[in-house]
Amino acid sequence: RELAADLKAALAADDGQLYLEYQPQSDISLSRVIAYEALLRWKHPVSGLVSPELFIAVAEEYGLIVQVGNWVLGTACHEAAGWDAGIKVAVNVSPLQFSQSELPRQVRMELDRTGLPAARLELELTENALLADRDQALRIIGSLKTLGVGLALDDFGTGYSSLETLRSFPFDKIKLDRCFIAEPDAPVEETAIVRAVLALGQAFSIPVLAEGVETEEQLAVLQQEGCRLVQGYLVGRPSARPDFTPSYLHAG
Ligand code: G
Ligand code: G
Ligand code: NA
Ligand code: MN
Repeated sequence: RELAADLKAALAADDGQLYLEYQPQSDISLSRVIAYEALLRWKHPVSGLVSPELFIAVAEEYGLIVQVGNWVLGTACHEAAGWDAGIKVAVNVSPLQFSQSELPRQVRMELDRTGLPAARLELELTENALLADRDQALRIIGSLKTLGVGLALDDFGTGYSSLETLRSFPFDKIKLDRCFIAEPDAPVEETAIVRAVLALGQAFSIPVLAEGVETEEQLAVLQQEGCRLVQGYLVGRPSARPDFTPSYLHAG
């Protein structure tokens, strides 16, 4: 398809059509940004911004996802290497990229090339990445852990077998999908989901981050339930030029 050819050209040209925006993740108990999630953008020379859902699907279908993923990884490591040493960068890895690329080798190469310490890189995986070949997934995850990078389980709660995944894979963070972040007038069951996942995180000693926090009311509910890590429009929108100075957010 035409979009695939244009994406291939954009990768080859590396002329700024592809770029990363960064969205803050913050620790509300410390009132500070702890990490930024890299989100890929494509400004097509004719059509303008293309939705990432669309072009990532195209990249997967046309065999470009490893190249795209490696571009994101390299760019994110390079840019983050210049940030404050206390701030991590989170990079999304698509399921196909996870199974097709030699991810640990690629990660190691980019860390060496950019000088970013492994502990400042966190890879965000969805459960779908772990489904296809379980033994292969365990091997890849093991190698990544050995490198010292962090692993976040993205979109938690929307997959097939979230609980089994938590038990079997050594994740460092659970990202509770934004569809579970309740409005204050939502039925009590919704808060119960948040509460249950926080309890799970506690049982496994894995911190839980709430995604898609948009309102002060949602933040208050999360805070009341003991959730410390949040991401969403309330904390900050994805931005090509994140504000690193000051790294302090709201007063609360
Ligand atoms: O801002 P948002 O519209 O960026 O992202 C839409 C979707 O695209 C999300 O599911 C997000 O995880 C995904 N996405 C954004 N950037 C990347 C990336 O660099 N790699 C992969 N695999 N997915 C990404
Ligand atoms: O799949 P993943 O969780 O990586 O997707 C991140 C997506 O969520 C991006 O499209 C990002 O722009 C979007 N996003 C981030 N914060 C919010 C928010 O507060 N509300 C909504 N609706 N989307 C958000
Ligand atoms: Na993500
Ligand atoms: Mn997510």
